[in-house]
Amino acid sequence: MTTSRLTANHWGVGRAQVVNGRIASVTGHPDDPDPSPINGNIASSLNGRARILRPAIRKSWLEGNRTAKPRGRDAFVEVSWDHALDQIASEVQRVRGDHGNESIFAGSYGWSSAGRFHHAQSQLKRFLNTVGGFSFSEGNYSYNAALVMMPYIVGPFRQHVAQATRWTVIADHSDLVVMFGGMAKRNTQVSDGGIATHRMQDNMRKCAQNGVEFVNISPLRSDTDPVLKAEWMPVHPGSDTALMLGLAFVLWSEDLLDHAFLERYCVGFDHFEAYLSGKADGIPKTPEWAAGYTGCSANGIRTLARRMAKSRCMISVAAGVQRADYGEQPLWMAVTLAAMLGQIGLPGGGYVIGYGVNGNVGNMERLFRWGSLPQGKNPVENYIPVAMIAEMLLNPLGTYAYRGTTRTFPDARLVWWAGGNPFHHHQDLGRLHDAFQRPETVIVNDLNWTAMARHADIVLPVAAAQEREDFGAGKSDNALVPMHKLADAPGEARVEYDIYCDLAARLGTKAAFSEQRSSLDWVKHIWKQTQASGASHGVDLPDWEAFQAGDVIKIPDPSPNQVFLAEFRSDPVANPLPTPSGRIEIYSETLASFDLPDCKGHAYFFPPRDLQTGQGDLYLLSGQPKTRLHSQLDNGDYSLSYKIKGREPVLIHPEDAARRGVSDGDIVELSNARGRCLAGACVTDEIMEGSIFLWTGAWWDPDFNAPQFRDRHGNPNVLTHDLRTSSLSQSPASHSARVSLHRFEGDLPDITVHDAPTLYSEPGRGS
Ligand SMILES: Nc1nc2c(c(=O)[nH]1)N[C@H]1C(S)=C(S)[C@@H](COP(=O)(O)OP(=O)(O)OC[C@H]3O[C@@H](n4cnc5c(=O)[nH]c(N)nc54)[C@H](O)[C@@H]3O)O[C@H]1N2
Ligand SMILES: Nc1nc2c(c(=O)[nH]1)N[C@H]1C(S)=C(S)[C@@H](COP(=O)(O)OP(=O)(O)OC[C@H]3O[C@@H](n4cnc5c(=O)[nH]c(N)nc54)[C@H](O)[C@@H]3O)O[C@H]1N2
Ligand SMILES: [Mo]
Repeated sequence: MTTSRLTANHWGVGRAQVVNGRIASVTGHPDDPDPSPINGNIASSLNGRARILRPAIRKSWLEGNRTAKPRGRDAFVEVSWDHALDQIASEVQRVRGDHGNESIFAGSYGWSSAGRFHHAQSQLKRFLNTVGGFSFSEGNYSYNAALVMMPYIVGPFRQHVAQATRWTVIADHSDLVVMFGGMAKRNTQVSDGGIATHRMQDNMRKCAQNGVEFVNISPLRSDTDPVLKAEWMPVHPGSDTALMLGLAFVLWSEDLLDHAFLERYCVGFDHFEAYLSGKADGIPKTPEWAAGYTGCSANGIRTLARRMAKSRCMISVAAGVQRADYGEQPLWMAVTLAAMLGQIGLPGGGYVIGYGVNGNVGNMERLFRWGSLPQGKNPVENYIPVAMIAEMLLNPLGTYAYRGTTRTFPDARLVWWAGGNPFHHHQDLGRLHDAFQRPETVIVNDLNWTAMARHADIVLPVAAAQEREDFGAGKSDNALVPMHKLADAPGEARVEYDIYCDLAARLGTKAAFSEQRSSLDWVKHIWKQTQASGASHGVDLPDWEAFQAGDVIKIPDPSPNQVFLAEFRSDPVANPLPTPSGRIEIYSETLASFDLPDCKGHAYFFPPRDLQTGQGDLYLLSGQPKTRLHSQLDNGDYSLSYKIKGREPVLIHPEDAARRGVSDGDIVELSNARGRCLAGACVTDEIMEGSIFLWTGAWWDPDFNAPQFRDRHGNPNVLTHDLRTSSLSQSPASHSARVSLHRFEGDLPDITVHDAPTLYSEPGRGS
């Protein structure tokens, strides 16, 4: 029997064909003008060989000699649910009793799956809050430098992303859009929690029709849609601040500044001016100076600056640009440059950080809040900046700098991860592998035997989004989507809520955790909350049964003509910014008072660290993959279809390839002092000379017998460093690595990570 049912994912709404209780295929919703091809991974990955089918315990751990084999290299024993849950309950009690709840770390960063109720982290956190809480993490891997930095200089970043100038306004008012880090369509296929309509393609077409001009400042030409016919200005990674300083110098030296804007809306331009002109340090930041760092010509910089000053100009900065060494600086410099041009708050002018970080930025915002599972109260106060996970594990109770203060790491003895993959998201995986040897117990819930699951002591197999009843509603989308249970979870995999109910029963907190509701009761309860919230905003939502039987519900953007910071511009006294001065801080007394070596009182250029230490001869970029969401469903058909002999493709310029005797389709080895991996060469002039691009998301597949545990598959994070952006924000800096590359001549090893690890059966247990 075949049925066609709705499903929602971070990459969009899909229609699943279900044949005899199995998902056969998923295609985009017919009303979506540009559905995501990532749907093409779902059926094959959910039914793939790497699916975790039964609870499992690491072999040496189970045998009582927990350090006999390192985590990540051990085999597993499949056990009964009762056995696994008894072990977890006793570990939670032991660690709480001996060390306190602060020693349970459950920051558990990651994107997990769409669905308002079955959200992996919310479930885990609610459960742990019923037993005294846990240490957690703050921020994200996406735009952490912006989250920490922007409140000092303009205001809260998340709010500002929601208030991004709408694309309709750009199409109607902008003459020129200057994009640092481009605006890759592949990235706009995705939005946290869901995206019912992919609008970017139509936005771009409308801009092209209206004659809006685009400049793509990026090492990658394909960071823009070809319909824009964007001018490509390739720049070396990590040099955007230098380029913006060169542009600023032209505005300043040719008196193209908006003095009135700087006077009325900003503070501290004089401090910055002393740095720009060279008065402060003897180095004028001329276009010639900038050319030396960026690879752009001084004349090109001059021409662009004059063009920006003459046009209604929007400056856009991709989040990827701040996911790099000193990633706070290009943000501050973009604000400074936009302030010098004086168009902030005007339709189609000013700046926006984060167009392209998801498909809803500049298109859509929620009118009201959706219902959600309450997480309860966490009595533990200690947290870490999210990208300090390895640092925390390696330095229990150690101190570190953050936001101008000194903080202390928790002594994490038990680590629990649900809905994220640190061996995807974190940098310097060799170091992370070492760090994960330190805790006493590691628990992981996942669908698949990812590298993170392989670093656990206790692994819990969970149902996927398509294997449970829920509804989807994106964090920045205005659509509500029924999410039907399309198939049973395979093997003994279970819905996470039911797992926590059983654990809570063991720990005596079942009533507090479940409030006597089944998972379907909760979903309906959260729907009711959503209905009530809608009603208070004049939106009439159907009851649960009617919603389930129907199609996607779409609610329009509450501010379709949004112009970022328009209110501030119209009256800066009545609508001050939430900064200490109430204005844009081109110079920040607060940041200057922290007296940090890597973030000063105004925007400042620091060359990337690997350049300073002479690492490798190529810049390595590692942005988001077109073929999947991060590492999710990497073993799916669509993701596999882009691999080269099973390896992740690495883009390399024809000159760089020729110099190394590399041809298109060859297997190459990338290396530096931190690690090495194999990848498949894709020779293309899409990438500038001197840079290579390896997509994130290939599951880490280390060969522990090869030099530096060579990864067979092409995970860039074996090469990236874990030094983070700066001591101000401690954000991930994955785009700043230098590497060497050569043709791989050895025997090509098989990919092993798309199969389960060695599994034994518990004595007395069938199969
Ligand atoms: N080099 C480099 N590294 C990067 C980046 C980069 O640009 N370059 N980008 C960074 C960014 S922006 C991000 S956001 C991170 C993303 O990093 P993550 O969010 O950690 O990556 P995902 O692959 O989405 O991991 C989600 C995991 O949750 C599992 N999962 C899905 N649904 C469920 C569920 O219902 N329950 C449970 N228990 N598990 C589930 C999936 O199988 C998967 O293993 O990566 C960062 N890492
Ligand atoms: N298909 C798909 N879409 C996604 C995701 C996914 O996994 N798959 N992940 C989502 C998530 S979690 C996030 S946070 C967003 C991320 O969205 P972004 O942060 O915008 O994405 P990135 O791919 O990291 O970076 C964008 C581009 O910046 C360029 N770039 C990198 N370093 C530099 C630099 O130093 N200077 C300049 N000028 N350019 C540079 C690279 O060429 C890269 O293509 O994407 C989201 N969208
Ligand atoms: Mo992200």
